[in-house]
Amino acid sequence: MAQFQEVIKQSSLHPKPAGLVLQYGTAGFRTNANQLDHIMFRMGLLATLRSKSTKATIGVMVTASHNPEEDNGVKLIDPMGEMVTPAWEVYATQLANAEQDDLLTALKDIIEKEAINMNQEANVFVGKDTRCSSASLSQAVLDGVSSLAGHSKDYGLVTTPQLHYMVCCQNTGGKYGEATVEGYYNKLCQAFIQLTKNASNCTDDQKHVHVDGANGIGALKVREMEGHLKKKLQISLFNDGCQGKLNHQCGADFVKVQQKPPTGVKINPGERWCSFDGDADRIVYYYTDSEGQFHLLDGDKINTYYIAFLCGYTGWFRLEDSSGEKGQMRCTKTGVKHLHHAAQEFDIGVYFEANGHGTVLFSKAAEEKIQLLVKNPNTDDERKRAALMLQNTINVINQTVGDAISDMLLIEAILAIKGMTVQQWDAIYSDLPNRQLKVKVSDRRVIDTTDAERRAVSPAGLQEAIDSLVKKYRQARSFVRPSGTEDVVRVYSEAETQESADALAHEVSLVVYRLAGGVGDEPKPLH
Ligand code: 16G
Ligand code: MG
Repeated sequence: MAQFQEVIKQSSLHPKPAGLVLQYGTAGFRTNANQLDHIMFRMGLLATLRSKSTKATIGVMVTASHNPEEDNGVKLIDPMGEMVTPAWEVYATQLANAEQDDLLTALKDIIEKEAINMNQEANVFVGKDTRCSSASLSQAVLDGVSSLAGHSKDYGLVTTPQLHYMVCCQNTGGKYGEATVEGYYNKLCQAFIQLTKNASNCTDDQKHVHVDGANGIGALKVREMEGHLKKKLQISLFNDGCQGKLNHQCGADFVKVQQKPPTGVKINPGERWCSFDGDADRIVYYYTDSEGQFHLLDGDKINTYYIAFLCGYTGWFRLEDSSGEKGQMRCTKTGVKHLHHAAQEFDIGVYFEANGHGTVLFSKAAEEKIQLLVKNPNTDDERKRAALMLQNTINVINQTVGDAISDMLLIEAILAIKGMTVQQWDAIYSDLPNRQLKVKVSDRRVIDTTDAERRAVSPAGLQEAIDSLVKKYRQARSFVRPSGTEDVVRVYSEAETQESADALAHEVSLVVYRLAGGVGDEPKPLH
């Protein structure tokens, strides 16, 4: 067919290495950048089909997030700014793995299954991170879009959450905001300034945050945003990409996993620091105390802090559920999309992964209720103040996905409003000592889990063995699950002391190694 001639022609310029098989993983395709050219072209094709199918703008973000500089990857963004729906993840894998001669068949298969009208217009927004490989890879996406006669808009260098935001703005006809980087800064910064307007008990020292930009796109964008904050927040930027290597010895993932500050920065006691990851959709906070001890405030700490803040204002709105309960906790499998969908079921859904990815979602009903209270002249002062606070919170937060920049602004605003130091925030609760390990096995799929990945159902005997190990220690828990991004099994343990947590993690790793087909040397004790 004539309409596919351009696909044939263009795809020969982006050929698939024969036999190469890649999976659309937890957060898209991700691997060494030199294996991705054909994937990018094909994701341009797929995004165009998705756009025709949904009659909406779709996003394609070229990034490998916290992975090393040599890697790259791609994430697809659905119309409301959320991650692409699971059925299309399957198509993504099929299209990516079709051999060169089978590409058209694979494409037509999707068109048929989804009954796509090929005369429908298509619009695709494309963004990229700062990796060297991102420029040519995002061009491959654009080639894919144009070869199916789709329209594209290239946003160039943006953070992943910024592109999610653009897609949502575009598809809500501007209701969510203006689909430009300027629009994004204006919306977030104005809301931040409003939120902190009356934070009178906040000293100049408290308005100062140190940001580790992971030598990535987040650093660039913080620089761009700074002016919009009108000096209401002072930002000292480190790892801004001028010298260091992306994600190397820095960034949110490094700080969280290593439980130490980025290499090469000097942290004075009392200073407040945060780290972004390579595409700025994760954030963690930290500080050192007067003894030089490092303290990490991860996604869990941010989550509880948000909830405590919001509960202070939502009491006015009777947003409790039908059972009369004020709050509910829900656990899901690992992966932002699972958390996001669970959070959508609430009036106000707050979610975070411990790694620092998270946000707050407000239902339409909740937003309307809040707006009514703000507008209604009969609302008493105290209620109006609470409603305004919530309205500005809605505007500062990026509801489409976890966003390091927007999360930083909300955290900084809450600290200012409460007149709290990072130490006081940290003191709200103490984490139990914990340890995360990984075990290499020949096929991680032999581990099957249930109950939001908290219990293993296979291989036989694994859960029983974990249960009996856990009983040996006080306040202990341990979970295992196959990784969604690496060929390993993840082991988590916690207990009353660090020694117990480490010992338990090691013992559980050994059980995994023995029952799930470990490869290489047996896991060694940590001490
Ligand atoms: C991806 C996910 C993240 C998850 C992580 C788990 C997105 C945007 N990111 O980075 O949510 O925590 O994978 O990886 O979905 P793991 O299974 O290898 O631990
Ligand atoms: Mg990321």
